[in-house]
Amino acid sequence: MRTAPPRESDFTSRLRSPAVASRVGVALGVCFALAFVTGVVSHWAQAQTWWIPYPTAPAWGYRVTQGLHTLSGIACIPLLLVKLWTVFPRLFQAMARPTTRTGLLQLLERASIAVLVAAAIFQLVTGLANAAQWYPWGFGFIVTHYAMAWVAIGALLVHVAVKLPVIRAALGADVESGALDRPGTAPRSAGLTRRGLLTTTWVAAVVAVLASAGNTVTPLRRVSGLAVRDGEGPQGVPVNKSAESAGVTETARDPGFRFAVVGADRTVELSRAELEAMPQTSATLPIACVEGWSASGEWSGVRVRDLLDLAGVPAGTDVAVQSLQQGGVYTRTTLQGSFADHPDTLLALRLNGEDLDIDHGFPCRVIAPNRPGVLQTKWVRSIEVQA
Ligand SMILES: Nc1nc2c(c(=O)[nH]1)N[C@H]1C(S)=C(S)[C@@H](COP(=O)(O)O)O[C@H]1N2
Ligand SMILES: [Mo]
Repeated sequence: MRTAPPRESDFTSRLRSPAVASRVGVALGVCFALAFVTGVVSHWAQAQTWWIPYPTAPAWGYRVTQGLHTLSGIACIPLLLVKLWTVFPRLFQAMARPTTRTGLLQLLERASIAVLVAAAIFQLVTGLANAAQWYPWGFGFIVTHYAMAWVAIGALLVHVAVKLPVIRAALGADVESGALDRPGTAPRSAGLTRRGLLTTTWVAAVVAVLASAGNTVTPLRRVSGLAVRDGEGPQGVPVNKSAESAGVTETARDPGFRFAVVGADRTVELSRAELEAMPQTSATLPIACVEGWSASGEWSGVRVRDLLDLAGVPAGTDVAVQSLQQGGVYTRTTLQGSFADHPDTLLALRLNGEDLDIDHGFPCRVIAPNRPGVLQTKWVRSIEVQA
């Protein structure tokens, strides 16, 4: 037996109305815009070639923007589900013939909505999976998530522009008013009201945020059952990649280890004892991972600027930081001149009053203010002037 697809008028719930869709849509738009802007900031922080250099201050800047990025993305999940549910009947809307002007416009609008919905779902799914360090796909996460962000925000702008008259009318009228309802919408009766649905939606979004915010807002750790990092880790700081999984347990513990500063015309090698004998500086700085978790620590070690001076590297020079770890994307990173020269940028030897744990980068690691976690290179072997 073949069943016919439903028609728009088969959906009679009063909750599936422009009154609800536009209100949830505003919240969704705000969260999406926040995720977009903070996502662009994250690319700026990680790209080492943008025209305007990424600033070194405030030290906690990336912790805040990346925390907002993941949390606004998480808030989008319940909001998007409710939004899609309220507009679902539109999928079965009768269409004019595509040969007429109205038909063509309708077709174009539907195509832009298809792009918007697909891009939005893609962003939320890939972002969530990345935060859980689960990569069930074959493409590069960073490039794809970034490219789709532009697709999503473009489609969102088109959608808002097209719907502006409906949005304005809906927001201007009482939420329970039937003025904008689809034909066939049931009259008011007992059961969940539109206000009730909206309240439930806001509560769901807030609960989702609270359940994850402990990743980065330390006092919320106890209530954040969904946080991927609970603050556990040696020396009170979570670990992203262990020495074992990076394959550095032997090289990092080798007593013959020498750290090297490679200048244009001279190289200086230092053992860990020699590094310890240099003037030590302390700085309280966060590790702020792109995955959204962050934790603050009290780091101490040698100023990178002092090390560069030993090899005659002039101020303002971009340098490369090389890890003992072989292969992998984050084993060689650039430290821009403004970061290398900052008085709080350290080759850290100690964390929270103890020698650096091997999982935090023993014998030495880079820590700099306002720098994404991925660039805070662990098990540093050398700092080099780039050829
Ligand atoms: N050599 C090396 N350094 C690295 C990484 C890595 O995989 N290899 N991971 C980075 C990432 S993604 C983060 S968030 C921080 C985490 O530092 P922690 O493990 O000390 O908290 O280390 C960074 N430094
Ligand atoms: Mo990270």
